[in-house]
Amino acid sequence: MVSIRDISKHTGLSIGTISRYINKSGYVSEKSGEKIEAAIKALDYVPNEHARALFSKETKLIGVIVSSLSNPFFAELTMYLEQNAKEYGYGIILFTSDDDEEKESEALRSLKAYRVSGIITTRTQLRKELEELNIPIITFEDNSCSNVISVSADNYLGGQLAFRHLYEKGCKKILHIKGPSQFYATEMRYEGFIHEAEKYGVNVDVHEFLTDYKLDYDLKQMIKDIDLSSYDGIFAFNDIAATLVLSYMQHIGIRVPEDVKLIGFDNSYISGLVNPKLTTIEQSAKDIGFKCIELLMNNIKGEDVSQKEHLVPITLIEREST
Ligand code: XLF
Repeated sequence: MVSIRDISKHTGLSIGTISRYINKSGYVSEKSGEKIEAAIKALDYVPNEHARALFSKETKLIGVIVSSLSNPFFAELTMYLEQNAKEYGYGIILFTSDDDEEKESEALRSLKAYRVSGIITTRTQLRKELEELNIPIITFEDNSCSNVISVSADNYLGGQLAFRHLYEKGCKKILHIKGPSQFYATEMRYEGFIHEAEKYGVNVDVHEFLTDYKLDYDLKQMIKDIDLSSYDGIFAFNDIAATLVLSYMQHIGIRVPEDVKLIGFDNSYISGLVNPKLTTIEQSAKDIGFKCIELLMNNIKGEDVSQKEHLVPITLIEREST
């Protein structure tokens, strides 16, 4: 493979001059530039993007840290982040955190070593570290870092819509399966749901799941002690939790929607694959992926992103489970 060294031999110019020319990182005379161009053509030189990045200090790489790829919402989001980054000529380096501080911290260290141009994190546990990083960052689902731009779905409104929907369908004995209390987004869903129930004078029971979906975790253990048959409406904090509740109810002979109406959150693809198809609050992975990359790119380019908190609209998708 032809290298900068070969171009140097061919032209008689120093490696430094050639690197300055290729990376546009300093002065090179017109005459030398022409010589280098001719050598590039003659030797059919293709720049090594990584080496080029090391010289130019611009890697064209974005670091992405997602909570888990076993949750279809985050898998979809990752797909859209990658697609949108590509539109701007950037690639992504992906890490998963499993919502674990130590894993997230290792991922951040590696991303710094890769000298990425910017980072997108989801459900971060490392607020202080992010605030201190001198690099453009977008947090998805955390608005508590000062000076860091955040993107979230309108989770509070989502909770309100979920309650109103169950209420309009005639539910009176309602359960909310909420997400772990350290997740900002699911706390907002919970608050929206509960406040709306209070407005309508309806008492809601709440049961907290201690984790999001993990392939090696027995979520059924977390649900088997609840008497699901005593409810007529359930709002689960995401589609994964909702489909788990659905399959468990079917297993013990509770009919959905005849006995219990069920609503999830995300509108990830699994919500349309289960039977009955799940009613859910959509947070569009496509729109969120687009927004995160757009804001990060503006930030990388040094444009003013004075609005720090960005809410992406949500929509009720009514299907068979209600
Ligand atoms: O963090 C929340 C909980 O789960 C996230 O938006 C999700 O809804 C994804 O499934």
